[in-house]
Amino acid sequence: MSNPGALTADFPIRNDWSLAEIEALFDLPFNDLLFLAQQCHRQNFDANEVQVSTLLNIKTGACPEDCSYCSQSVRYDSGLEREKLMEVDEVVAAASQAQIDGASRFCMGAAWRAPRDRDLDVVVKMVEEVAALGMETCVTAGMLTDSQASRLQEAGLDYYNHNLDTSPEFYGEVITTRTYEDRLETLEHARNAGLKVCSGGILGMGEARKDRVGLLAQLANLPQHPQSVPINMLVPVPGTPLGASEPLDPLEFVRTVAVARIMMPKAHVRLSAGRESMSDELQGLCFLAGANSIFYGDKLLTTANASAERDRALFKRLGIRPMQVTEGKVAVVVNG
Ligand code: SAM
Ligand code: DTB
Ligand code: SF4
Repeated sequence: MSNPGALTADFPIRNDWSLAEIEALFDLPFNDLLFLAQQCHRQNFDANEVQVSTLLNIKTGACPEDCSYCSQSVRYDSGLEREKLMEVDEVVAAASQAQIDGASRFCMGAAWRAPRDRDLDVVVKMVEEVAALGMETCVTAGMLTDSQASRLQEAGLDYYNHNLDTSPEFYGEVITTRTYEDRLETLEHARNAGLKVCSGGILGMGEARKDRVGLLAQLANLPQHPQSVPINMLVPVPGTPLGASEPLDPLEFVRTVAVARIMMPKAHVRLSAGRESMSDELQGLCFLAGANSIFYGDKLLTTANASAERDRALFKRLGIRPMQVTEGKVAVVVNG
C-alpha cells in the first residue's frame, strides 16, 4: 500500500511485512483504518457477500494438550463430557442438514494433539462423503505429517485449519505442550500437499497489541497467505485457565480484523468464535473492516454460537448475501 492517508490506495500481495509497518496500521485513526480496509476489501471481493461455514466437533474432549483457552483439554475441568469419534453416517447427516440450512463449507474438528493413522482412515471417509454432497470441506485435527496431509488432499479435502493462535512471544503463556515451530510445520505440510490453509488466532487472551501485531506478521509472512484467516474472540470457558479473562476492547478487535484484511487482501477473513457475545452493530463493523466469512449454526465446537435465526436476520438487515460455493460444488439457497 503506497500511502495510508491517501483516498485511494493499492494493496499488493506482500510477504515481507515489518512489525513497525503493522503497528503503524494499528495506530491509524479508526476511520482511516476502516476506510483503507474497505477499499482493499472492495478491490478483491464483493463487499456484500459473506462465506458461510458450519462446524461440527467429530471427537470431543480428553485432549492431552494444555491450550489454556480450551474446554476440551483433559487437564482442565470444564464439565465437558468426552465423546468418541463420531460415525461417518452421523457426520454426513449433519453436513447435509448444514447444506440445507445454507452453509457452503463443512468444517470437522477433532480434539486431538495429532491424528493416529487409524483415526485418519475414518476422517478420510468423512471427507469423501461430505465432498460428494457438493460442499467444501475443512478439517481441524491437530498436527499433521506430510503423508497425512497428502491423504486428506487425495480424499478431496479443500481446507486444513490449524491456528497459530497468537504471537511467538506470547505463545508460551498459552500452550506448553507443542511449539510454535510445530504449528508452522503442520501448515507447511498442508500447503505442500496442495491443501488450502485456514489459519488465524484468538484475541482477548490477555495478550498485548504487539502480540496481535506479531500474530498477523507471522500469518502474512508465510510463504503464501492462508486462504482463510479465522479471527476468534476468546470464548471464556469456566474451568480453563483463561475462563475469567478480561474482555478485549471490541474496537481493538475490529482494528485487528481491518489490519488482517489489508495485509492479506485475497484471504477470507473469518469473524470466528465469540459472535454470540457481540452486538449486531459490532459484527456490522467487522464486516465493514473486511471480515467476509462466519461460522453459522447454533454451536461452534463445544460452545454456543450466535443463533442461525439471529444470523439470518442480521444478513437481511445488512443486505449481506451468503457467498455461493466455488466451481464444481453445489449452490444452495439459504432458507429464510
Ligand atoms: N485440536 C485441534 C487443534 O488444536 O488444532 C483442532 C481443534 S481446536 C479446538 C481449533 C481452534 O479453536 C484452536 O486452535 C483455537 O484457535 C480455537 N479455539 C478453541 N477454543 C477456543 C475458545 N474458547 N475461544 C476461541 N477460540 C477457541
Ligand atoms: C477456528 O479458528 N475457530 C473454530 C474453528 N477454527 C475450529 C473453533 C472455535 C472454538 C470455540 C470454542 C468451542 O466451541 O469449543
Ligand atoms: Fe486439544 Fe485443540 Fe483444544 Fe488444544 S485447542 S486442547 S489441541 S482440542
